[in-house]
Amino acid sequence: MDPDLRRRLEAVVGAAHVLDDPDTRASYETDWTRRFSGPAACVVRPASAAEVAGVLQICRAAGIAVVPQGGNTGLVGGSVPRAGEAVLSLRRLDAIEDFDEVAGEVTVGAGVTLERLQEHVRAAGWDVGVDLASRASATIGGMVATNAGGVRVIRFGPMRHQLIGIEAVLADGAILRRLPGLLKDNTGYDLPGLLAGSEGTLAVITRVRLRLVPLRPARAVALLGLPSLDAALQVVRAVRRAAPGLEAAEVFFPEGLDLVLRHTHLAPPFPRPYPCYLLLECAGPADPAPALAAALEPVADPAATLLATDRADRDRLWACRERHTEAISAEGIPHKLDVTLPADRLAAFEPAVRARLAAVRPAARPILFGHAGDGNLHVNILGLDPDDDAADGAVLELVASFGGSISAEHGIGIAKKPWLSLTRSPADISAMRAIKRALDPAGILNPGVIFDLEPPAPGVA
Ligand code: 2HG
Ligand code: ZN
Repeated sequence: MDPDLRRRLEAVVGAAHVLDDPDTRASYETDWTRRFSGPAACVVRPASAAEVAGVLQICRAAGIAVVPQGGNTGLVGGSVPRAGEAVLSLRRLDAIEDFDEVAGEVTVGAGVTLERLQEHVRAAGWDVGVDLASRASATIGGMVATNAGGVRVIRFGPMRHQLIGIEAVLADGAILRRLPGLLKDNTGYDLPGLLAGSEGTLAVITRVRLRLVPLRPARAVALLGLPSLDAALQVVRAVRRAAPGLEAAEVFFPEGLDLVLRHTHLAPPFPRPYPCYLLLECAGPADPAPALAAALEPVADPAATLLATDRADRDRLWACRERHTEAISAEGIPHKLDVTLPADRLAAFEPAVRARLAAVRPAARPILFGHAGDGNLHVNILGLDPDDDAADGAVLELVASFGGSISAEHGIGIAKKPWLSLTRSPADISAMRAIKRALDPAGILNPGVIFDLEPPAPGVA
């Protein structure tokens, strides 16, 4: 690393927070899937928006691009370096401030993990509207930057819907601060909404103001074994109308459950396997189990239905679904395609994607699971070379032909960049490029993520 650059960065963040020895850099250079990695010039760890601004100004002047990174739980290669960028780790921005326990709002540093925020607000009877399996490491800043969804989107929406204010540093070091905590505030463009889901390409998010939801401690979880995804979706439809407080409707298949059981110490939930599994969770101020059981009664086979209300029993059922990601990773380096289908096409998509994969790459081992309530299926594929993206393209083209989206909640990153035009029109993409150019003309913020600043030359894919 250039000694002069190091000296200038150290003057802003302190010598202990500019890291360039290869061993320390390593954990920042490879993403959670292990499919995406690249060398970083260094890792810089600022502790405030002012320090982020200082770092960006130095990097911009030195012509060094910056990759913002939170808990590094991203799954699309969007938060790891690609070609000698500086990794800007936001984990030291870890303050929880201004918790308004009456309004249910809190200001949170970008580096606070979801789990820490959950513990903090739950102690006062509030909860975070978004929940996801990587809660112990995923940071709030990264979750906003990727507009994370998770398991409760059907009830509370994704991260963008929780956002009522933001502090972010623009590429030139200017600090955008909109943290008044006003629920109604129509004064020009919705910049917080724009930055949510911008994957670190427009600004570095340093703090956010979030709306909270009332804690619903009474919970009931049902796990159902079913003959098909279509049958599972019919149950979801029935329960949605009949059971109050439905928060999650998650689906998985025997190939995924087998992996989970093999890589964990969990016991099989049922004495025999089923072609499809559906996990439902209802939550409310009072025990939702009787209403959930009544809603399931006309549509579910009692012999293939487990109902849990105790925390430990609920967690055991949830583990069958939540531990898919780690079990798949223990088996190999997966290709991950996080897609959404229109509700009425989801059931037909499942056999179609399996058939397409078998045709394109016979060695592919698909493991499907996801959020049935919002049409979001995680198509994980084992058995492929990490660089072989023929199967990725085939699946995403199929998704587009079904009227779906190539990214439901993980973002585009670099993993899905070649296929952005499948579900975004030329007008859409040029509007996004115009915004990127206006906010980051030198292209120093997460370059190459979502799209390249310059469109490809004619004839180049
Ligand atoms: C989940 O729903 C996450 O568990 C991860 O979005 C999905 O590992 C995946 O593909
Ligand atoms: Zn998910």
